[in-house]
Amino acid sequence: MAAPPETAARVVTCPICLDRFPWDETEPLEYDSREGRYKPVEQTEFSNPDVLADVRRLWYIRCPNTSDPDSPNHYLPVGYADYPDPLVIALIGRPRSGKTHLVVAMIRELLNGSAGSGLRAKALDVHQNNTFRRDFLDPFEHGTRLAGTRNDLGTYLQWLVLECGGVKRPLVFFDIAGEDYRNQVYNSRSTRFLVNAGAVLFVEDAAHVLHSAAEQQDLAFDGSLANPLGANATNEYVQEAKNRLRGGGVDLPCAVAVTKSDRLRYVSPADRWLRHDPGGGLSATDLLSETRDVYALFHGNRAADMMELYHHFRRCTMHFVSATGGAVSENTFPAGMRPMRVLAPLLALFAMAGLPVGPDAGLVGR
Ligand SMILES: Nc1nc2c(ncn2[C@@H]2O[C@H](COP(=O)(O)OP(=O)(O)O)[C@@H](O)[C@H]2O)c(=O)[nH]1
Ligand SMILES: [Mg+2]
Ligand SMILES: [Zn+2]
Repeated sequence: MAAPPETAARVVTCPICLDRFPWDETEPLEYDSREGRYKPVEQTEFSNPDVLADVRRLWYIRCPNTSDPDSPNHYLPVGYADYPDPLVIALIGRPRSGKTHLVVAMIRELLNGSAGSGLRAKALDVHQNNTFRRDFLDPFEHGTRLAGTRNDLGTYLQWLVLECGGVKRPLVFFDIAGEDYRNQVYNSRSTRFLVNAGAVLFVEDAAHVLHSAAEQQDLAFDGSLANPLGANATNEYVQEAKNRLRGGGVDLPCAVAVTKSDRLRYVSPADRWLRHDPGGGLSATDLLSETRDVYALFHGNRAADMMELYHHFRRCTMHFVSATGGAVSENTFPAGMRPMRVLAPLLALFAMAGLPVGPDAGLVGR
C-alpha cells in the first residue's frame, strides 16, 4: 500500500516572539505544577480518541524561537493547531489608566457566558488560565484591587477560543505594563506583540481626560504658558504604540474605551450610556452615537491624541465603560466589582474583525 502523501506542516506564528515555524507536536510537553516546569508527555498514544482529545488539552510545544535565541523559553498550547490563527487583541494606554482591571472584567464576562450576547469562550491554555484565575479572576470576584502588571516575558494574558454565531475563533489578549512602551529600545520584547496585533483596544482614564483639561485651564489663567489655548493633552503612550503597529495599523479594528467612567455617572451623556442596555445585541447606530459623545468629551477636553485615533483608524468605535463600577478604597472595592458596559468595546472589535456578532456587524465603526 502506498504511503499517504506527506502533508506540509502548517506554518504558524508565535504570538509571543513572532517567530514563524512549521507546527510539530510529535514531542508534546505538559506543565508539572509541582516542579513548576514543562516536561515531556509520557503517554501520547491512546486507543480511544476521546481520551486523547481530553489529555491533549493539557499539552504544549516549546516555541523553537530561532530568531531571538536570547529570549526565554516559552510554550504554546497544542490547541493552536486546531483553529485558525488567533486574533491578537492588544491593550494600549498610559500606566494606571485601568487596562488590567478592564481586560480582566472583559475576559470574566466572556468566560461566564456574557449574558445575552450569545458569545461563549473557553480557555485554550490551561496552565495560563490557572495563573490568570489565581492572580486576577479570584481577586476580582473578591473585590480586591488587582496588582500592577509585570510582564518580563512579554507573554499573553489569556488565550481563549470564542464561539460566536457558529464560528470558533481563538483570541489572544495582551496586557502590558504601560511603562514598557517607553524608555526601552525599539522593538523591545515586551511590546513586540504589537506588530502582530489584529485588533487594538485603546484605554483612557475618564478622570485623566477631565483633570488634564482643568490643569491646562489653570495654566491659562495664571499666564505661565506661552500658548495656553494651543495646549493639548497628549498621550505619548498612544502615539508610541501606534507607531509600532504594522503599517501604522490603519486597517486594524480599533476601539477606544474611556474607563473608570463610574466617575462620570452623574455627568451627561456618559450617565445615559453607562445605563444603556443593548440587551446583548449590537446596534451600529447606537455605537455611532456613543462614539460621537466620547469624541465630544475628548474634544471638549482637548484630548487631541485620543480624538486623532478616530481619524487614524479606518474603523473605530468609542465607549464609556467602568471595570469596577466604583472607586477603590484601601485596596478593595467595598461594594464589590460591578463592571459596566465592558463587553461593548469587545463586541465592536469582534464585529470589525469580521465575526458574526449580529446583523449590524458589517456597519460597526464606519
Ligand atoms: N473608579 C475606578 N477605578 C478603577 C477602575 N479600573 C481601575 N481602577 C483603579 O485604577 C488603578 C489602575 O488600574 P490598573 O487596571 O492597574 O491600570 P493599568 O496600569 O492601566 O493596568 C487601580 O488601582 C484601580 O484602583 C474603574 O473602572 N473605576
Ligand atoms: Mg496593568
Ligand atoms: Zn515564540
